[in-house]
Amino acid sequence: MTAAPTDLANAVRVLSMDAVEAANSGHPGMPMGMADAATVLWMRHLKFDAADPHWPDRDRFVLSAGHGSMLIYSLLHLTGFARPTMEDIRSFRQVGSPCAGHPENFELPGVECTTGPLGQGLAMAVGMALAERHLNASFGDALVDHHTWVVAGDGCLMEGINHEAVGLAGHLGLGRLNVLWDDNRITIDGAVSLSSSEDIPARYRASGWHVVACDGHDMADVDRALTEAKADPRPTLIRCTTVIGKGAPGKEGTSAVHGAALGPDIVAKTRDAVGWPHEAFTIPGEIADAWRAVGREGAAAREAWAERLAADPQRTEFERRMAGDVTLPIAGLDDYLAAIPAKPQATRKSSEAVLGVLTQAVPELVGGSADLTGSNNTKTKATAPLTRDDYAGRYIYYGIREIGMAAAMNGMALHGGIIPFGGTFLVFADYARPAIRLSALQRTRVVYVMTHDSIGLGEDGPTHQPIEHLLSLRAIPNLEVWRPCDAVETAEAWALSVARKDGPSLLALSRQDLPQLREDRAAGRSAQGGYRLRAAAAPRRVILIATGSEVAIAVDVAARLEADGIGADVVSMPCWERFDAQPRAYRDDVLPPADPSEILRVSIEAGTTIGWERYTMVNGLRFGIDGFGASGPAPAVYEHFGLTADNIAAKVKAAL
Ligand SMILES: Cc1ncc(C[n+]2csc(CCOP(=O)(O)OP(=O)(O)O)c2C)c(N)n1
Ligand SMILES: [Mg+2]
Repeated sequence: MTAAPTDLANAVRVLSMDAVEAANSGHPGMPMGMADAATVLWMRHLKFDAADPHWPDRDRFVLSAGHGSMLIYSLLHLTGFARPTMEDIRSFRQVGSPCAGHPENFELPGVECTTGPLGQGLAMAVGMALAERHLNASFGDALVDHHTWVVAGDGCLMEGINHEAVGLAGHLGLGRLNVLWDDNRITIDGAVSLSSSEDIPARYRASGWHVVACDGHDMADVDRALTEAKADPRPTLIRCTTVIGKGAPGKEGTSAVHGAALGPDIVAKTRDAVGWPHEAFTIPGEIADAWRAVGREGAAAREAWAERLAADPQRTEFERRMAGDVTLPIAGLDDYLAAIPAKPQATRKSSEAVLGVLTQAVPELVGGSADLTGSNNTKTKATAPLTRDDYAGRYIYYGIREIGMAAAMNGMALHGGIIPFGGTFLVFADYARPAIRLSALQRTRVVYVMTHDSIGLGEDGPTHQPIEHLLSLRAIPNLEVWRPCDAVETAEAWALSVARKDGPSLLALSRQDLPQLREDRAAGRSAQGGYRLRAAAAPRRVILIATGSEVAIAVDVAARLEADGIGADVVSMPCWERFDAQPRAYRDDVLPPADPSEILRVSIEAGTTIGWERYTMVNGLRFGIDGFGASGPAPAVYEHFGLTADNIAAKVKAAL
């Protein structure tokens, strides 16, 4: 007896239902509703080999509707991935199980990205599809030739991020991207019609997409639609008409099945309704065998691919790129550092200069900007535009799509082979923040280039002047926030960000010119996050701690204090996270735990003072801005907020 495709789909449906039931928590509706369509995708179309989840030329599968996590856990288990085991699934949603409430890329190979914040999975898939085309342009069809598949719900399509992602994918003609829309017309609050009357296919078509439709429970019809999707050169939206919670008598088709266990009664009735008499967490032999055969189907293609790779002249470079290994030391960087001229320069310009060296030496750097190229200084000679006609380009005009850019960068980094960087104004980090947070959670190497980092941008005024942004970004775990004070620190921050394999970095850069403060150019001091830039000459009574553009002010304050015989260290603190990670002895040397009445600690940063107590202690002084900024030429605005050496020196003396 051989298992029918509907048996395979019911294995997914019932296993998902049972896991939610055991956890008494989770979302059965989506996996049950999409079990049939997902089974067709994994059986007939998805290129993968369960024995090698990291095979670089595998198709990427993104469950954008991350609440339906049991769908992917069921598929990974049934097709024979090493994890999750049935034990893992039995402990769905429990501490220690890789089967977390929402899928997490660092928990399970086969989970390509972390999803749950609706819309982001699809937007990351745009980056994956873009990475595929870019690497294909460099390494050819023999090594890079795969598709990106997405399962998205009504919510993913309703979120604002979807507009940016769909616009970008359509514009760039990413035909390898295919999105299965779980069109069940239900969200948590009830019918989609409560809140939306949008013609979604029309919106996708207007953005340059191909749209097909199918009955999401008719497996032959799904197969036809997926075949059409693959054949079309445009990205495709596959509208799968489905019933949420399909198979659950009395509950299917309603929001009641969205996010709660069905209860023993409905679970039993569902078993009868779909014809699944087997015990919970038990998959009969021939169905289990059929699923495992699906998991092995890609093995031949993978082996053929491995043979091609072995014979490919670009093999070493391809493997280096996919492993994410940057060749160190970065060629030309030391020469660049030694040759930095003494003249003042905005750190955004310093960033452009060092990027010229980095993009020359590191071919996997792919840059871009959300329509602020000339302000973010992100474009270099080595990075020609990436367009639908030339995917080999390395510079992406993202348009005014901050979160679309950030999510696409996550997708590129997750795909592998690319180190993405992209720019906008620091104040608009808020527009990208949900994706920045996911960079940090997913440990993706993405470099955010955020210029115009303070009131120093001047006349554009409070809407454009970041105040709380540095602090709020520092609050995101695993994000390294950099605010370099000059060209040397900017180069160091860049090099450290590019070499960092396990998380994102954000560079906050000035619009205005800053003096060159660092004399020891080969010392790599930024690696410690904070260090003594100038040591007190007179007996030390003050430690001035500053970042970015305010380090120069701190140096001037120190000069005024020293003139009066008050010894003052200047500590440049370009990266809190790095400083906090230093050994205690190092931190105690820079910021000695002395009696505060002996040494006054003072912070200077043109943003909120909240958080600086961490370094100044409560009885220290904190200079910053705790309201919104003001329009005016930068020096006048600094004057207005008292961020001048004269004012600060006077206040420090008074405090002593
Ligand atoms: C950004 C974001 N907002 C809200 C939620 C909470 N949430 C999870 S699922 C869901 C409903 C989504 O509806 P749909 O995509 O149609 O899923 P279905 O109910 O069909 O499974 C909501 C609001 C979320 N996960 N992410
Ligand atoms: Mg829905």
